[in-house]
Amino acid sequence: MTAFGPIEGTSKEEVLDTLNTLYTPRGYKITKWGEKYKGFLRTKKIYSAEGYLVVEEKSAFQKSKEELLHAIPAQKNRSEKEILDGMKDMRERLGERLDQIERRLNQSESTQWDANVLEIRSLLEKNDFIPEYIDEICTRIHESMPQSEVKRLNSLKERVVDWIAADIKIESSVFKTAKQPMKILIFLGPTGVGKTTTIVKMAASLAGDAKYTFFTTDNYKIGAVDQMRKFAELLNISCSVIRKDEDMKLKFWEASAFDLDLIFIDTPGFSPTHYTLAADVRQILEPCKAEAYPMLLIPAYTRYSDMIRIIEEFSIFDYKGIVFTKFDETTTVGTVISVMKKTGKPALFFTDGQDAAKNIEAATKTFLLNRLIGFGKAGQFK
Ligand SMILES: Nc1nc2c(ncn2[C@@H]2O[C@H](COP(=O)(O)OP(=O)(O)O)[C@@H](O)[C@H]2O)c(=O)[nH]1
Ligand SMILES: [Mg+2]
Repeated sequence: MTAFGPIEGTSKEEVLDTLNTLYTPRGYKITKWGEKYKGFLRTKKIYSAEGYLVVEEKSAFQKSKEELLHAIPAQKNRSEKEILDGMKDMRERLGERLDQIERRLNQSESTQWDANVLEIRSLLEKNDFIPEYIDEICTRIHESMPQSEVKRLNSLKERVVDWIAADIKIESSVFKTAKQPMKILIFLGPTGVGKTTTIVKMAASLAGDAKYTFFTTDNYKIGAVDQMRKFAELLNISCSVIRKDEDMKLKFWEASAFDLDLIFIDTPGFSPTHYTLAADVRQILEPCKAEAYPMLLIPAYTRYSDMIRIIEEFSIFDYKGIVFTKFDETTTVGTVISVMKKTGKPALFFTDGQDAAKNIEAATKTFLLNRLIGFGKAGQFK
C-alpha cells in the first residue's frame, strides 16, 4: 500500500481538488485530515490530508494524455483540420496540466519554508524574546536568506544564533584594569536585587589580589550596615559607613592614602522616583565621581517592561552597564537579550545563585547562548 500526503490546501475542497488532479477519485483513501495555522502572523489556516492509494492508478494527467493520443488516430475519416484542431486542444490541455503541477510544486516548497520560519518563531517565543525582537528576526530571514538555506532547519538555526550573538553587548574590562588607577565600584538598583550579595561575591571570587575595602551608604534598610560589616569581617577587610558627602571625602582620601585598588560601595535599594533618597545618594557619591564605576543590578527574571523602566530611571547615575542577577531563578534569556538590543546597555556580570564563594562570573556571550532553549548544537558554544 502506498501512502500519500500530507497534501495541503487552504480549504478541504482545494485539497480534494489536488488529490483528484493527482489520482482518480476512487484511487485514494483519506485516513487523516489535519488543520494548522501558518503565515507570518499565523492567520492562514491550512488543511491537509494523508492516506494511502487504493490501487496504483494512473494519474489523471497520464490518463488524459493517453485518451487524447488514442482518440486522434481512431478518427481516420476526419478531415485534416479536425485532426489539427484536436492536436491543438490536446496541447492546450497538456499545458494547463503542466502549469497546475508546477503550481503545486511551488506551493509545497513555500510550505516547507513557512514551517521552518514558524519553528524559529515559536522557539524564540519559548526563550522569552519580546515580540518586536521576534518579528525583526523573521523579517530578516524573509529578506536576507536564500530559500535553500531556510529550508534546512539546522543551518537556519545557526544563522539565527549568529544574529542573536551579535545583539549581545558585553563589557568585561572591569577587573582587567583594577590595579591602576583606583576604581570605585558602585552598586545601584531597586531593593532586593542582590546588590550587597553581589559585592561580597565579587570581592571574594573576582578581585584576585587587588586591595579593597567596603563602603556602605545603606543607612535605610534595617540591619544593612551590620550585614555589610559581617561580610567585611569574614573577608578580613574594613567597612566604612558613609552617611553624608563629608564622610565620603574623608574615607575616599584614606583609601587613596592606603593605596587601595578598589572600593566597593553599597547603596540602599530605591526607585529613582523616590526623589529625596535618589538625590541623597547622588550627593554622597559626588566626591568620588571621577573614579566611579557605577553599575545597575537587575534580576534576570524581571519582566521586559520593568527592566526598561528601571534602566531609564537609573540613567541619572550614568552607570556603565548592567549586572544581571539571579539567573538561577529563570530558565530563559530572551528578555535580557531583547533589553540589550533595545537599550544598547552592556552586561557586566552575571550571578546565578546564593553562594557568595561562587555563582558570579564576568559577562560573556557564551553564558547566554548556552542557555538558549531548542537551538540544539547551534546554540552550544564553548
Ligand atoms: N537565587 C539567587 N538569589 C540571590 C542571588 N543574589 C542575591 N540573592 C538573594 O537575594 C536576596 C536579596 O539580596 P541582597 O544582596 O540583600 O539584595 P539588595 O537589597 O539589593 O542588597 C538575598 O536573599 C540574596 O541571598 C542570586 O544570584 N541568585
Ligand atoms: Mg543590600
